[in-house]
Amino acid sequence: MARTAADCLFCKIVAGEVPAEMVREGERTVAIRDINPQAPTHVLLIPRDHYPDAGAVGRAGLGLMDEIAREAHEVAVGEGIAESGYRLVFNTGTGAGQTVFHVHGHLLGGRGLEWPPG
Ligand code: DGP
Repeated sequence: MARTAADCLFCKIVAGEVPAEMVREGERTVAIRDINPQAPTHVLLIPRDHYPDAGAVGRAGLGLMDEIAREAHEVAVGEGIAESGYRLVFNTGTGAGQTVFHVHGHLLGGRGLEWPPG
């Protein structure tokens, strides 16, 4: 698996070539605020290395999904939403709404979150 992909927006954000509001930087992940927030807290957890989707990260078997979940929780603590609850979502595939094919977890919170989601 390539560490970066040509013309990938999130690879460019990770490299600092496209600006983003950085919330937290980990060894293998970054957390940025979503440009189009769907909740008071809407942060994207992005691995530095390029994987197209959650399945690809899982298949790599490097513990990166664990790290994303840990980093997401640390962001939730920092945002003050760990107690009230938050959602960590990976849209996977166009049919599920994925538009950027560099895997990212959406951390959403700060308001009531309905289930099932739309
Ligand atoms: P998804 O649809 O699951 O692939 O989510 C992509 C998210 O990325 C979407 O919520 C909007 C966000 N996004 C798209 N372009 C940018 C950008 O240039 N900067 C930031 N911070 N977020 C972006």
